[in-house]
Amino acid sequence: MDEKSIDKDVILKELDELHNLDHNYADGRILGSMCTEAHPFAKEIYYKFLDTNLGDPGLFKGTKLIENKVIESMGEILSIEKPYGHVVTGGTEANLMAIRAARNHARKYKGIVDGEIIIPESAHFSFKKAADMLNLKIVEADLDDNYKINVGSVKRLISDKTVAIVAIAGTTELGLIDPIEEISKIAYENNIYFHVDAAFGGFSIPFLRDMGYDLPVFDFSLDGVCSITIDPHKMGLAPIPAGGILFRKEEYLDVMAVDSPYLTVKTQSTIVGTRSGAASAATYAVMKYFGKKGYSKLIKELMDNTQFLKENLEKIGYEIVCEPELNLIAFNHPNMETNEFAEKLEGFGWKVSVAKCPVAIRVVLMNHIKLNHLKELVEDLKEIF
Ligand code: 0PR
Repeated sequence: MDEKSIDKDVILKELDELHNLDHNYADGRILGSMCTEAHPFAKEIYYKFLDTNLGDPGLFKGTKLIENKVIESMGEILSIEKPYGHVVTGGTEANLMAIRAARNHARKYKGIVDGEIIIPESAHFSFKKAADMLNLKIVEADLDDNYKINVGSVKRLISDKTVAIVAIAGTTELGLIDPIEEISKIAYENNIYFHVDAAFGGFSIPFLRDMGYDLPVFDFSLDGVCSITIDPHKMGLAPIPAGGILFRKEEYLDVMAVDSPYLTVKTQSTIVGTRSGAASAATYAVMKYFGKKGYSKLIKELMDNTQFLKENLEKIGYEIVCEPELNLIAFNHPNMETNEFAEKLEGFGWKVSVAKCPVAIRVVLMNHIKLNHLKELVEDLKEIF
């Protein structure tokens, strides 16, 4: 650290230089990100609420009400009238809270000590972190031929140590929706906690279903679903860090509560103590500003872009891994190794992401990738072919 104060202009110049090393969403070249540029109005509101601390909600009563309203609004799109939950930093923290709730609940009501969680092979790596921190064993369910969780495999893996089953609504690598209705039934019948990770799909599937897209039901309308992760900082156009964790019952928060004696509230269930209310306020603002109509229009455009890319990939001769269900498409060159193909695309200036299961180039068609970028991509793909 410097001894004396440095001139603001000097600091700004240095920071700008470093910031210039970052890639810009606006270039439309970032193909593998589930995050995108936040809406300008959301950014404005974020800044306004920077000093608020939801870790001590008695001091920030208004901001706490905003967080509650955001949870309620997300509950509405996930078919629950009175959800319990929090705005957190993202999908990782939301999943960690869900698994912590499941573990504590099973410990309290079933006496399970060395618990296990059943997750699909396609689950995001955040569940590995959760299992590690919570001292749980991961039991991986197989995927079926369509890369979705194999229901039979889940059934077989249930044991008297199972504290939670997890399924995904919008997988990280392929954007697929697991057969959540079937898993929900199994979880309900076996009295096992069921968590749905809709970090990616939470802000799109409900609107797509309303518009008549043939997508499976994945939300609290299914009796077995105990909690859902839904991330405003992915498809919700809220600034990073904004995640959401919603629970069906208050008791799932209660089993995580620890005493916080000197605060304005007497217990705390979140993992983070001091936590900014900026994400709550920004999410509230962008959800109000867009409304269902705005989000529907956005996802419709992104689905149209997905369709455009898919048709062109097929026309050129690329192999699509599976029929896209959301705004994500994975594909391969018919006779070039994926890493070599990825390098070629990088050579054309595209920031690509390679899926592992199955190995493929994955493109997440977020809001920063416009039709003109896709047309450029198609031209480059023709040249590589
Ligand atoms: N659940 C699912 C289904 C996810 O896809 C992700 C992240 C998470 C949970 C964890 O969310 P947070 O990263 O908010 O904690 N999915 C992306 C991924 O890991 C996140 C991402 C975003 C990666 C932008 C790269 C990137 O440039 O692939």
